[in-house]
Amino acid sequence: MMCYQCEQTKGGTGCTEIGICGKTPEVAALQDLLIYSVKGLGSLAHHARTLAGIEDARVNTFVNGAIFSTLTNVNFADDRFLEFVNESRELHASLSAKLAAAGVTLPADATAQQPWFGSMPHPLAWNSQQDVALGGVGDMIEVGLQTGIKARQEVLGDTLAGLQELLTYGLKGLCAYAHHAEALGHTDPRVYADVQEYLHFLCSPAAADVGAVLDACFRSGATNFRVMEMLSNAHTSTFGHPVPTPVTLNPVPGKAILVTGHDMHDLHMLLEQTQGKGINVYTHGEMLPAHGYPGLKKYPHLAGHFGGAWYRQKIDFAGFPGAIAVTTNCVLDPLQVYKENIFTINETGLAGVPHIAADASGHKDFSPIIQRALELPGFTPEAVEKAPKKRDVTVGFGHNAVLSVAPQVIEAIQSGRLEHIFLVGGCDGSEPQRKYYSKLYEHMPQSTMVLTLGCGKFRIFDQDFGTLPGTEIPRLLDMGQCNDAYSALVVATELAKVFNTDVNSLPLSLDLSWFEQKAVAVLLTLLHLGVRNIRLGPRLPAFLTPEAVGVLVEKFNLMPANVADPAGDMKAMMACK
Ligand code: SF4
Ligand code: SF3
Repeated sequence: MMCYQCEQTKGGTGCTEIGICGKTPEVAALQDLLIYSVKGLGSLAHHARTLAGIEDARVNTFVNGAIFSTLTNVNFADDRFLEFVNESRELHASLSAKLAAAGVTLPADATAQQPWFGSMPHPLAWNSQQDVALGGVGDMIEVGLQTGIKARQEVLGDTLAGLQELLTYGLKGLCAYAHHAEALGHTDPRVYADVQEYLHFLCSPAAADVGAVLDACFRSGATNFRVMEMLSNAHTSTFGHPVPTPVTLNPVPGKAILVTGHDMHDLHMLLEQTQGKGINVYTHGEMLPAHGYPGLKKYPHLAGHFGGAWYRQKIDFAGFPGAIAVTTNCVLDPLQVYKENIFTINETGLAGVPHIAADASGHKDFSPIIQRALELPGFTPEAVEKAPKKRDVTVGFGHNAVLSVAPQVIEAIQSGRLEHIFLVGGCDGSEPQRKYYSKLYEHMPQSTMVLTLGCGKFRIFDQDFGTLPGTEIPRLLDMGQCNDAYSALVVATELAKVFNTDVNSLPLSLDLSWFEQKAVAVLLTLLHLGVRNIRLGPRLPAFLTPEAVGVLVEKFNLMPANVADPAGDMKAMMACK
Protein backbone atom coordinates (compact mmCIF):
# COMPACT_ATOMS: atom_id res chain seq x y z
CA MET A 1 0.00 0.00 0.00
CA MET A 2 0.95 3.60 -0.32
CA CYS A 3 -1.19 6.32 1.26
CA TYR A 4 -0.14 9.85 2.11
CA GLN A 5 -3.48 11.61 2.18
CA CYS A 6 -3.38 12.78 5.79
CA GLU A 7 -1.03 14.75 7.98
CA GLN A 8 -0.02 11.88 10.27
CA THR A 9 1.27 9.78 7.37
CA LYS A 10 4.21 7.63 8.40
CA GLY A 11 7.51 9.48 8.62
CA GLY A 12 5.94 12.42 6.82
CA THR A 13 6.22 10.51 3.54
CA GLY A 14 3.62 7.73 3.32
CA CYS A 15 2.06 4.71 5.01
CA THR A 16 3.32 1.65 3.17
CA GLU A 17 2.74 -1.35 5.42
CA ILE A 18 -0.24 -0.37 7.49
CA GLY A 19 -1.77 3.04 8.10
CA ILE A 20 -0.95 5.00 11.23
CA CYS A 21 -4.75 5.29 11.29
CA GLY A 22 -5.05 1.51 11.29
CA LYS A 23 -6.00 1.20 7.60
CA THR A 24 -4.93 -2.20 6.34
CA PRO A 25 -3.30 -2.76 2.92
CA GLU A 26 -6.50 -4.56 1.91
CA VAL A 27 -8.75 -1.62 2.77
CA ALA A 28 -6.24 0.74 1.13
CA ALA A 29 -6.44 -1.28 -2.12
CA LEU A 30 -10.23 -1.32 -1.98
CA GLN A 31 -10.37 2.44 -1.40
CA ASP A 32 -7.99 3.01 -4.32
CA LEU A 33 -10.20 0.84 -6.51
CA LEU A 34 -13.34 2.66 -5.41
CA ILE A 35 -11.79 6.03 -6.28
CA TYR A 36 -10.72 4.54 -9.63
CA SER A 37 -14.20 3.30 -10.34
CA VAL A 38 -15.81 6.56 -9.24
CA LYS A 39 -13.49 8.51 -11.55
CA GLY A 40 -14.97 6.44 -14.38
CA LEU A 41 -18.55 6.85 -13.16
CA GLY A 42 -18.04 10.59 -12.68
CA SER A 43 -16.59 10.86 -16.15
CA LEU A 44 -19.58 9.00 -17.61
CA ALA A 45 -22.00 11.22 -15.70
CA HIS A 46 -20.16 14.28 -17.02
CA HIS A 47 -20.58 13.00 -20.60
CA ALA A 48 -24.24 12.16 -19.94
CA ARG A 49 -24.90 15.67 -18.69
CA THR A 50 -22.99 17.57 -21.36
CA LEU A 51 -24.00 15.41 -24.35
CA ALA A 52 -27.55 14.47 -23.51
CA GLY A 53 -28.67 16.60 -20.55
CA ILE A 54 -29.09 13.44 -18.48
CA GLU A 55 -29.02 14.07 -14.72
CA ASP A 56 -28.97 10.85 -12.70
CA ALA A 57 -29.94 11.56 -9.08
CA ARG A 58 -28.76 8.18 -7.81
CA VAL A 59 -25.36 8.61 -9.45
CA ASN A 60 -25.03 12.16 -8.06
CA THR A 61 -25.71 11.05 -4.49
CA PHE A 62 -23.62 7.91 -4.78
CA VAL A 63 -20.51 9.62 -6.18
CA ASN A 64 -20.34 12.09 -3.29
CA GLY A 65 -20.99 9.44 -0.65
CA ALA A 66 -18.52 6.96 -2.11
CA ILE A 67 -15.76 9.56 -2.26
CA PHE A 68 -16.58 10.57 1.33
CA SER A 69 -16.15 6.97 2.48
CA THR A 70 -12.45 7.07 1.55
CA LEU A 71 -11.68 10.13 3.69
CA THR A 72 -9.29 9.47 6.57
CA ASN A 73 -10.86 7.79 9.61
CA VAL A 74 -14.25 7.19 8.00
CA ASN A 75 -14.46 3.57 6.96
CA PHE A 76 -12.27 0.56 7.71
CA ALA A 77 -14.71 -2.21 6.73
CA ASP A 78 -13.67 -4.13 3.61
CA ASP A 79 -17.16 -5.56 3.01
CA ARG A 80 -18.57 -2.02 2.79
CA PHE A 81 -16.06 -1.19 0.04
CA LEU A 82 -17.05 -4.36 -1.82
CA GLU A 83 -20.62 -3.01 -1.82
CA PHE A 84 -19.51 0.46 -2.88
CA VAL A 85 -17.46 -0.81 -5.86
CA ASN A 86 -20.27 -3.12 -6.98
CA GLU A 87 -22.78 -0.29 -6.70
CA SER A 88 -20.48 2.00 -8.68
CA ARG A 89 -20.33 -0.54 -11.53
CA GLU A 90 -24.09 -1.14 -11.39
CA LEU A 91 -24.81 2.57 -11.59
CA HIS A 92 -22.33 2.82 -14.44
CA ALA A 93 -24.24 0.12 -16.31
CA SER A 94 -27.63 1.75 -15.73
CA LEU A 95 -26.37 5.19 -16.79
CA SER A 96 -24.75 3.68 -19.90
CA ALA A 97 -28.13 2.11 -20.73
CA LYS A 98 -29.83 5.51 -20.39
CA LEU A 99 -27.30 7.01 -22.79
CA ALA A 100 -27.81 4.17 -25.25
CA ALA A 101 -31.60 4.59 -25.02
CA ALA A 102 -31.16 8.28 -25.82
CA GLY A 103 -29.14 7.29 -28.87
CA VAL A 104 -26.03 9.05 -27.55
CA THR A 105 -22.60 7.64 -28.20
CA LEU A 106 -19.55 8.74 -26.24
CA PRO A 107 -16.75 10.60 -28.03
CA ALA A 108 -14.15 8.25 -29.51
CA ASP A 109 -11.51 9.40 -27.01
CA ALA A 110 -13.77 9.00 -23.94
CA THR A 111 -11.92 5.87 -22.88
CA ALA A 112 -8.51 6.74 -24.30
CA GLN A 113 -5.81 5.16 -22.23
CA GLN A 114 -3.70 7.60 -20.21
CA PRO A 115 -0.17 6.52 -19.30
CA TRP A 116 -0.77 6.95 -15.56
CA PHE A 117 -3.45 4.25 -15.53
CA GLY A 118 -0.57 1.78 -15.84
CA SER A 119 -1.79 -1.77 -16.35
CA MET A 120 -5.42 -0.79 -15.85
CA PRO A 121 -7.76 0.30 -18.62
CA HIS A 122 -9.32 3.78 -18.54
CA PRO A 123 -11.60 3.91 -15.43
CA LEU A 124 -14.68 4.38 -17.61
CA ALA A 125 -13.72 1.31 -19.64
CA TRP A 126 -12.92 -0.71 -16.52
CA ASN A 127 -16.35 -0.03 -15.06
CA SER A 128 -17.90 -1.46 -18.22
CA GLN A 129 -15.74 -4.58 -18.41
CA GLN A 130 -18.12 -7.46 -18.02
CA ASP A 131 -15.39 -10.07 -17.90
CA VAL A 132 -13.76 -8.79 -14.71
CA ALA A 133 -14.71 -11.31 -12.07
CA LEU A 134 -15.43 -9.35 -8.93
CA GLY A 135 -17.00 -12.05 -6.89
CA GLY A 136 -15.48 -11.15 -3.56
CA VAL A 137 -13.16 -8.96 -1.56
CA GLY A 138 -10.08 -10.99 -2.55
CA ASP A 139 -10.61 -10.40 -6.29
CA MET A 140 -11.19 -6.74 -5.75
CA ILE A 141 -8.08 -6.31 -3.67
CA GLU A 142 -6.01 -7.89 -6.49
CA VAL A 143 -7.38 -5.32 -8.95
CA GLY A 144 -7.20 -2.49 -6.43
CA LEU A 145 -3.48 -3.06 -5.93
CA GLN A 146 -2.98 -1.86 -9.51
CA THR A 147 -4.77 1.45 -8.94
CA GLY A 148 -2.62 3.03 -6.23
CA ILE A 149 -0.59 6.23 -6.30
CA LYS A 150 2.69 4.51 -7.11
CA ALA A 151 1.74 3.87 -10.75
CA ARG A 152 0.90 7.54 -11.19
CA GLN A 153 4.09 8.68 -9.46
CA GLU A 154 6.20 6.53 -11.78
CA VAL A 155 4.64 7.99 -14.90
CA LEU A 156 3.90 11.56 -13.86
CA GLY A 157 6.64 12.23 -11.31
CA ASP A 158 6.04 13.14 -7.68
CA THR A 159 5.01 16.75 -8.24
CA LEU A 160 2.28 16.18 -10.81
CA ALA A 161 1.04 12.97 -9.18
CA GLY A 162 0.89 14.86 -5.88
CA LEU A 163 -1.06 17.73 -7.43
CA GLN A 164 -3.56 15.27 -8.90
CA GLU A 165 -3.92 13.90 -5.38
CA LEU A 166 -4.39 17.44 -4.04
CA LEU A 167 -7.44 17.71 -6.29
CA THR A 168 -8.68 14.25 -5.31
CA TYR A 169 -8.25 14.95 -1.59
CA GLY A 170 -9.93 18.35 -1.88
CA LEU A 171 -12.83 16.51 -3.53
CA LYS A 172 -13.01 14.10 -0.60
CA GLY A 173 -13.58 16.99 1.80
CA LEU A 174 -15.96 18.78 -0.53
CA CYS A 175 -18.04 15.65 -1.14
CA ALA A 176 -18.24 15.01 2.60
CA TYR A 177 -19.68 18.48 3.21
CA ALA A 178 -22.03 18.21 0.22
CA HIS A 179 -23.26 14.88 1.52
CA HIS A 180 -24.07 16.41 4.92
CA ALA A 181 -26.03 19.17 3.21
CA GLU A 182 -27.87 16.61 1.09
CA ALA A 183 -28.92 14.73 4.24
CA LEU A 184 -30.75 17.93 5.21
CA GLY A 185 -32.35 18.18 1.77
CA HIS A 186 -30.01 20.85 0.36
CA THR A 187 -28.46 20.11 -3.01
CA ASP A 188 -27.00 22.15 -5.85
CA PRO A 189 -26.93 20.76 -9.41
CA ARG A 190 -23.85 22.85 -10.11
CA VAL A 191 -21.95 21.08 -7.31
CA TYR A 192 -22.71 17.62 -8.71
CA ALA A 193 -21.70 18.84 -12.16
CA ASP A 194 -18.45 20.35 -10.86
CA VAL A 195 -17.48 17.21 -8.90
CA GLN A 196 -18.06 15.02 -11.94
CA GLU A 197 -16.21 17.41 -14.19
CA TYR A 198 -13.15 17.23 -11.89
CA LEU A 199 -13.36 13.42 -11.93
CA HIS A 200 -13.58 13.48 -15.70
CA PHE A 201 -10.62 15.86 -15.81
CA LEU A 202 -8.53 13.41 -13.76
CA CYS A 203 -9.15 10.78 -16.45
CA SER A 204 -8.26 13.08 -19.35
CA PRO A 205 -4.97 14.03 -21.05
CA ALA A 206 -5.33 17.56 -19.62
CA ALA A 207 -4.45 16.14 -16.19
CA ALA A 208 -0.88 15.69 -17.41
CA ASP A 209 -0.35 19.44 -17.27
CA VAL A 210 0.73 21.03 -13.96
CA GLY A 211 -0.94 24.35 -14.70
CA ALA A 212 -4.23 22.71 -15.64
CA VAL A 213 -4.22 20.58 -12.48
CA LEU A 214 -3.48 23.59 -10.28
CA ASP A 215 -6.27 25.50 -11.99
CA ALA A 216 -8.68 22.61 -11.33
CA CYS A 217 -7.57 22.58 -7.66
CA PHE A 218 -8.41 26.27 -7.22
CA ARG A 219 -11.70 25.84 -9.10
CA SER A 220 -12.55 23.02 -6.72
CA GLY A 221 -11.90 25.52 -3.91
CA ALA A 222 -14.59 27.71 -5.48
CA THR A 223 -16.96 24.74 -5.58
CA ASN A 224 -16.19 23.99 -1.95
CA PHE A 225 -17.07 27.58 -1.03
CA ARG A 226 -20.53 27.00 -2.57
CA VAL A 227 -20.75 23.73 -0.69
CA MET A 228 -19.82 25.22 2.69
CA GLU A 229 -22.34 28.01 2.10
CA MET A 230 -24.97 25.39 1.19
CA LEU A 231 -24.18 23.39 4.34
CA SER A 232 -24.30 26.50 6.50
CA ASN A 233 -27.71 27.36 5.02
CA ALA A 234 -28.83 23.75 5.50
CA HIS A 235 -27.92 23.92 9.19
CA THR A 236 -29.33 27.38 9.87
CA SER A 237 -32.55 26.92 7.89
CA THR A 238 -33.22 23.61 9.65
CA PHE A 239 -32.02 24.35 13.17
CA GLY A 240 -31.83 28.18 13.29
CA HIS A 241 -28.72 30.36 13.55
CA PRO A 242 -26.40 29.30 16.38
CA VAL A 243 -26.64 31.45 19.50
CA PRO A 244 -23.99 31.69 22.24
CA THR A 245 -24.77 28.82 24.61
CA PRO A 246 -22.96 27.47 27.68
CA VAL A 247 -22.41 23.71 27.52
CA THR A 248 -21.71 21.54 30.52
CA LEU A 249 -18.85 19.05 30.45
CA ASN A 250 -20.26 17.36 33.58
CA PRO A 251 -22.48 14.33 32.98
CA VAL A 252 -25.78 13.85 34.77
CA PRO A 253 -27.10 10.60 36.25
CA GLY A 254 -28.98 8.39 33.80
CA LYS A 255 -28.78 6.23 30.68
CA ALA A 256 -26.62 7.74 27.99
CA ILE A 257 -25.81 7.91 24.26
CA LEU A 258 -22.71 9.63 22.89
CA VAL A 259 -22.86 11.06 19.36
CA THR A 260 -19.63 11.73 17.48
CA GLY A 261 -18.79 12.91 13.95
CA HIS A 262 -20.25 15.91 12.11
CA ASP A 263 -23.82 15.00 11.13
CA MET A 264 -26.40 17.29 12.77
CA HIS A 265 -29.23 15.58 10.90
CA ASP A 266 -28.43 12.25 12.59
CA LEU A 267 -28.21 13.92 15.97
CA HIS A 268 -31.62 15.48 15.38
CA MET A 269 -33.17 12.14 14.41
CA LEU A 270 -31.63 10.52 17.46
CA LEU A 271 -32.94 13.27 19.77
CA GLU A 272 -36.41 12.73 18.32
CA GLN A 273 -36.23 8.97 18.75
CA THR A 274 -34.92 9.14 22.34
CA GLN A 275 -37.56 11.58 23.59
CA GLY A 276 -39.28 10.34 26.71
CA LYS A 277 -37.06 7.24 26.95
CA GLY A 278 -35.04 8.42 29.95
CA ILE A 279 -31.83 8.59 27.93
CA ASN A 280 -29.48 11.57 27.94
CA VAL A 281 -27.67 12.39 24.72
CA TYR A 282 -24.12 13.79 24.82
CA THR A 283 -22.02 15.23 22.03
CA HIS A 284 -18.45 14.19 21.33
CA GLY A 285 -15.73 15.79 19.16
CA GLU A 286 -17.03 17.85 16.24
CA MET A 287 -20.65 17.48 17.44
CA LEU A 288 -20.01 20.03 20.24
CA PRO A 289 -21.31 23.01 18.17
CA ALA A 290 -24.74 21.29 18.04
CA HIS A 291 -25.54 22.87 21.42
CA GLY A 292 -25.65 26.33 19.83
CA TYR A 293 -28.47 25.53 17.37
CA PRO A 294 -31.95 26.47 18.68
CA GLY A 295 -33.49 23.50 16.88
CA LEU A 296 -31.20 21.08 18.73
CA LYS A 297 -30.65 22.76 22.10
CA LYS A 298 -34.42 22.79 22.67
CA TYR A 299 -34.29 19.07 23.50
CA PRO A 300 -33.83 18.90 27.28
CA HIS A 301 -32.16 15.49 27.01
CA LEU A 302 -29.28 16.95 24.95
CA ALA A 303 -27.43 16.86 28.22
CA GLY A 304 -23.89 18.07 27.57
CA HIS A 305 -20.56 17.28 25.97
CA PHE A 306 -18.26 14.42 26.81
CA GLY A 307 -14.59 14.04 25.88
CA GLY A 308 -12.15 15.81 23.60
CA ALA A 309 -10.85 15.55 20.07
CA TRP A 310 -11.03 12.42 17.93
CA TYR A 311 -7.60 11.05 18.77
CA ARG A 312 -8.61 10.67 22.44
CA GLN A 313 -11.50 8.50 21.33
CA LYS A 314 -10.23 5.24 22.77
CA ILE A 315 -9.97 6.83 26.22
CA ASP A 316 -13.26 8.74 25.93
CA PHE A 317 -15.31 5.85 24.52
CA ALA A 318 -13.85 3.32 26.96
CA GLY A 319 -14.93 5.61 29.81
CA PHE A 320 -18.44 6.24 28.49
CA PRO A 321 -21.07 4.07 30.19
CA GLY A 322 -23.59 4.11 27.33
CA ALA A 323 -24.03 3.51 23.61
CA ILE A 324 -21.98 5.38 21.00
CA ALA A 325 -23.24 6.58 17.61
CA VAL A 326 -20.64 7.38 14.95
CA THR A 327 -22.13 9.69 12.34
CA THR A 328 -18.93 10.50 10.39
CA ASN A 329 -15.21 10.96 10.81
CA CYS A 330 -13.13 10.57 12.78
CA VAL A 331 -13.59 7.02 13.94
CA LEU A 332 -10.85 4.65 15.08
CA ASP A 333 -10.70 0.88 15.24
CA PRO A 334 -12.57 0.21 18.51
CA LEU A 335 -11.16 -1.31 21.65
CA GLN A 336 -12.77 -4.57 22.74
CA VAL A 337 -14.05 -2.90 25.90
CA TYR A 338 -16.56 -0.76 23.99
CA LYS A 339 -16.88 -2.65 20.69
CA GLU A 340 -20.34 -3.91 21.64
CA ASN A 341 -21.52 -0.39 22.42
CA ILE A 342 -20.59 1.34 19.17
CA PHE A 343 -22.66 1.71 15.97
CA THR A 344 -21.69 3.24 12.62
CA ILE A 345 -24.00 5.36 10.43
CA ASN A 346 -23.76 6.90 6.94
CA GLU A 347 -20.46 6.33 5.14
CA THR A 348 -18.63 5.21 8.28
CA GLY A 349 -17.73 1.59 8.84
CA LEU A 350 -15.77 -0.59 11.25
CA ALA A 351 -15.13 -4.29 10.83
CA GLY A 352 -17.46 -6.32 13.05
CA VAL A 353 -19.48 -3.30 14.19
CA PRO A 354 -23.22 -2.97 13.41
CA HIS A 355 -24.12 -0.38 10.80
CA ILE A 356 -27.38 1.56 10.73
CA ALA A 357 -28.48 2.31 7.19
CA ALA A 358 -31.15 4.73 6.03
CA ASP A 359 -34.33 3.37 4.44
CA ALA A 360 -35.49 4.56 1.02
CA SER A 361 -37.00 7.71 2.55
CA GLY A 362 -33.76 8.59 4.37
CA HIS A 363 -35.13 7.60 7.79
CA LYS A 364 -32.78 5.78 10.14
CA ASP A 365 -34.07 3.52 12.83
CA PHE A 366 -31.84 4.00 15.85
CA SER A 367 -33.59 1.34 17.95
CA PRO A 368 -30.44 -0.84 18.24
CA ILE A 369 -28.51 2.13 19.69
CA ILE A 370 -31.35 2.98 22.06
CA GLN A 371 -31.67 -0.66 23.10
CA ARG A 372 -27.95 -0.87 23.85
CA ALA A 373 -28.06 2.37 25.85
CA LEU A 374 -30.88 0.95 27.98
CA GLU A 375 -28.87 -2.24 28.63
CA LEU A 376 -25.79 -0.32 29.76
CA PRO A 377 -25.58 1.31 33.21
CA GLY A 378 -25.31 4.92 32.07
CA PHE A 379 -23.94 7.46 34.56
CA THR A 380 -24.72 6.41 38.12
CA PRO A 381 -25.32 9.12 40.76
CA GLU A 382 -22.17 7.93 42.56
CA ALA A 383 -20.00 8.23 39.42
CA VAL A 384 -21.37 11.70 38.73
CA GLU A 385 -20.74 12.72 42.32
CA LYS A 386 -17.14 11.50 42.22
CA ALA A 387 -16.22 12.99 38.83
CA PRO A 388 -14.08 16.15 38.98
CA LYS A 389 -16.23 19.19 38.21
CA LYS A 390 -15.40 21.14 35.06
CA ARG A 391 -16.28 24.66 33.97
CA ASP A 392 -18.81 25.18 31.18
CA VAL A 393 -17.66 25.98 27.67
CA THR A 394 -19.48 28.37 25.35
CA VAL A 395 -20.33 27.58 21.75
CA GLY A 396 -22.54 29.19 19.13
CA PHE A 397 -20.55 32.05 17.61
CA GLY A 398 -21.58 31.51 14.01
CA HIS A 399 -21.43 34.44 11.61
CA ASN A 400 -24.84 35.73 12.69
CA ALA A 401 -23.85 35.90 16.36
CA VAL A 402 -20.44 37.43 15.63
CA LEU A 403 -21.83 40.00 13.21
CA SER A 404 -24.38 41.03 15.84
CA VAL A 405 -21.46 42.34 17.94
CA ALA A 406 -19.61 43.74 14.92
CA PRO A 407 -20.12 47.39 15.94
CA GLN A 408 -18.34 46.76 19.27
CA VAL A 409 -15.56 44.80 17.51
CA ILE A 410 -15.11 47.60 14.97
CA GLU A 411 -15.04 50.22 17.73
CA ALA A 412 -12.46 48.10 19.62
CA ILE A 413 -10.25 47.91 16.52
CA GLN A 414 -10.56 51.64 15.88
CA SER A 415 -9.76 52.56 19.47
CA GLY A 416 -6.76 50.19 19.53
CA ARG A 417 -8.23 47.99 22.27
CA LEU A 418 -8.38 45.14 19.78
CA GLU A 419 -5.03 44.87 18.02
CA HIS A 420 -5.34 41.58 16.21
CA ILE A 421 -7.72 38.69 15.45
CA PHE A 422 -6.51 35.13 15.00
CA LEU A 423 -8.28 32.32 13.26
CA VAL A 424 -6.80 29.15 14.68
CA GLY A 425 -8.89 26.55 12.99
CA GLY A 426 -8.79 23.04 11.69
CA CYS A 427 -8.11 19.59 12.94
CA ASP A 428 -6.47 18.18 16.01
CA GLY A 429 -4.20 15.15 16.18
CA SER A 430 -1.99 13.22 18.53
CA GLU A 431 1.49 14.26 17.41
CA PRO A 432 3.63 16.14 19.97
CA GLN A 433 4.27 18.95 17.44
CA ARG A 434 0.62 19.95 17.83
CA LYS A 435 1.51 21.36 21.26
CA TYR A 436 2.54 24.34 19.13
CA TYR A 437 -1.13 25.34 18.94
CA SER A 438 -1.61 25.18 22.73
CA LYS A 439 1.55 27.24 23.22
CA LEU A 440 0.48 29.76 20.60
CA TYR A 441 -2.49 30.72 22.75
CA GLU A 442 -0.20 31.30 25.74
CA HIS A 443 1.60 34.00 23.78
CA MET A 444 -1.52 35.86 22.66
CA PRO A 445 -1.67 39.40 24.08
CA GLN A 446 -4.84 40.43 25.96
CA SER A 447 -5.61 42.91 23.19
CA THR A 448 -6.40 40.09 20.77
CA MET A 449 -9.31 37.80 19.95
CA VAL A 450 -9.26 34.27 18.68
CA LEU A 451 -11.79 32.54 16.48
CA THR A 452 -11.70 28.75 16.56
CA LEU A 453 -13.37 26.08 14.46
CA GLY A 454 -12.93 22.39 13.82
CA CYS A 455 -11.66 19.89 16.37
CA GLY A 456 -8.43 21.88 16.78
CA LYS A 457 -10.42 23.89 19.36
CA PHE A 458 -10.06 21.10 21.90
CA ARG A 459 -6.53 22.34 22.66
CA ILE A 460 -8.09 25.27 24.52
CA PHE A 461 -11.87 25.06 24.44
CA ASP A 462 -12.23 24.77 28.22
CA GLN A 463 -9.90 27.65 29.13
CA ASP A 464 -11.03 31.06 30.32
CA PHE A 465 -9.80 33.74 27.93
CA GLY A 466 -11.89 36.45 29.58
CA THR A 467 -13.38 39.35 27.65
CA LEU A 468 -11.86 41.93 25.41
CA PRO A 469 -10.80 44.85 27.69
CA GLY A 470 -13.62 47.37 28.05
CA THR A 471 -16.22 45.12 26.38
CA GLU A 472 -18.46 42.19 27.16
CA ILE A 473 -17.17 40.31 24.11
CA PRO A 474 -15.43 37.01 24.92
CA ARG A 475 -11.87 36.84 23.57
CA LEU A 476 -12.43 33.25 22.49
CA LEU A 477 -15.24 32.73 20.00
CA ASP A 478 -15.88 29.24 18.73
CA MET A 479 -17.43 29.39 15.27
CA GLY A 480 -18.31 25.70 15.04
CA GLN A 481 -17.23 22.72 12.97
CA CYS A 482 -14.48 22.74 10.34
CA ASN A 483 -17.12 23.46 7.65
CA ASP A 484 -18.01 26.62 9.56
CA ALA A 485 -14.87 28.11 8.02
CA TYR A 486 -17.64 29.56 5.88
CA SER A 487 -18.79 31.65 8.89
CA ALA A 488 -15.25 32.89 9.45
CA LEU A 489 -15.04 33.94 5.81
CA VAL A 490 -18.37 35.81 6.05
CA VAL A 491 -17.14 37.69 9.14
CA ALA A 492 -13.76 38.51 7.56
CA THR A 493 -15.41 39.72 4.36
CA GLU A 494 -17.86 41.92 6.29
CA LEU A 495 -15.05 43.42 8.39
CA ALA A 496 -13.03 44.11 5.24
CA LYS A 497 -16.04 45.95 3.77
CA VAL A 498 -16.35 48.18 6.85
CA PHE A 499 -12.68 49.08 6.71
CA ASN A 500 -12.85 49.53 2.95
CA THR A 501 -10.07 47.05 2.38
CA ASP A 502 -9.56 43.36 1.55
CA VAL A 503 -9.29 40.36 3.85
CA ASN A 504 -5.50 40.28 3.44
CA SER A 505 -5.19 43.82 4.81
CA LEU A 506 -7.18 43.21 8.01
CA PRO A 507 -5.39 42.76 11.34
CA LEU A 508 -6.21 39.07 10.97
CA SER A 509 -3.93 36.01 10.84
CA LEU A 510 -4.86 32.46 9.89
CA ASP A 511 -2.88 29.71 11.57
CA LEU A 512 -4.45 26.47 10.40
CA SER A 513 -3.91 22.98 11.70
CA TRP A 514 -4.78 20.30 9.21
CA PHE A 515 -5.15 16.55 9.51
CA GLU A 516 -7.54 15.15 6.91
CA GLN A 517 -9.06 16.03 3.57
CA LYS A 518 -11.86 18.32 4.77
CA ALA A 519 -9.07 20.67 5.79
CA VAL A 520 -7.59 20.29 2.29
CA ALA A 521 -10.91 21.42 0.79
CA VAL A 522 -11.05 24.41 3.14
CA LEU A 523 -7.46 25.35 2.26
CA LEU A 524 -8.25 25.22 -1.46
CA THR A 525 -11.22 27.52 -0.83
CA LEU A 526 -9.03 30.03 1.00
CA LEU A 527 -6.50 29.95 -1.82
CA HIS A 528 -9.25 30.33 -4.42
CA LEU A 529 -10.40 33.45 -2.53
CA GLY A 530 -6.85 34.82 -2.69
CA VAL A 531 -6.24 34.68 1.07
CA ARG A 532 -2.51 35.14 1.66
CA ASN A 533 -0.05 34.57 4.51
CA ILE A 534 -1.77 31.44 5.84
CA ARG A 535 0.30 29.38 8.25
CA LEU A 536 -0.24 25.66 7.85
CA GLY A 537 0.91 22.96 10.21
CA PRO A 538 2.04 21.08 12.04
CA ARG A 539 3.60 19.57 8.88
CA LEU A 540 3.04 20.41 5.25
CA PRO A 541 1.23 17.74 3.22
CA ALA A 542 3.46 14.86 2.10
CA PHE A 543 1.75 14.85 -1.30
CA LEU A 544 3.07 18.32 -2.08
CA THR A 545 6.68 18.27 -3.24
CA PRO A 546 8.98 21.23 -2.49
CA GLU A 547 8.37 22.28 -6.09
CA ALA A 548 4.58 22.34 -5.57
CA VAL A 549 4.93 24.11 -2.22
CA GLY A 550 7.18 26.66 -3.97
CA VAL A 551 4.30 27.59 -6.28
CA LEU A 552 1.95 28.12 -3.32
CA VAL A 553 4.56 30.16 -1.45
CA GLU A 554 5.14 32.36 -4.46
CA LYS A 555 1.44 32.87 -5.23
CA PHE A 556 0.01 33.07 -1.71
CA ASN A 557 2.92 33.33 0.71
CA LEU A 558 1.62 30.12 2.28
CA MET A 559 4.02 29.24 5.09
CA PRO A 560 4.65 26.29 7.36
CA ALA A 561 3.83 26.87 11.01
CA ASN A 562 7.11 27.21 12.89
CA VAL A 563 6.23 24.52 15.40
CA ALA A 564 9.53 24.96 17.24
CA ASP A 565 8.87 28.64 17.88
CA PRO A 566 5.24 29.54 18.67
CA ALA A 567 6.37 32.80 20.33
CA GLY A 568 8.17 33.79 17.12
CA ASP A 569 5.12 32.97 15.01
CA MET A 570 2.94 35.01 17.36
CA LYS A 571 5.29 38.01 17.11
CA ALA A 572 5.29 37.77 13.32
CA MET A 573 1.49 37.50 13.16
CA MET A 574 1.05 40.50 15.47
CA ALA A 575 3.17 42.38 12.93
CA CYS A 576 0.77 41.07 10.21
CA LYS A 577 3.48 38.92 8.69
FE1 SF4 B 1 -1.61 6.75 6.62
FE2 SF4 B 1 -3.28 8.82 6.84
FE3 SF4 B 1 -3.44 7.15 4.77
FE4 SF4 B 1 -4.20 6.36 7.22
S1 SF4 B 1 -5.16 7.95 5.93
S2 SF4 B 1 -2.99 5.19 5.75
S3 SF4 B 1 -2.65 7.42 8.47
S4 SF4 B 1 -1.75 8.52 5.26
FE1 SF3 C 1 -11.49 16.77 13.28
FE2 SF3 C 1 -11.42 14.32 12.33
FE3 SF3 C 1 -10.52 17.33 10.94
FE4 SF3 C 1 -14.00 18.53 11.19
S1 SF3 C 1 -12.92 15.16 13.58
S2 SF3 C 1 -12.00 18.56 11.95
S3 SF3 C 1 -9.84 15.74 12.22
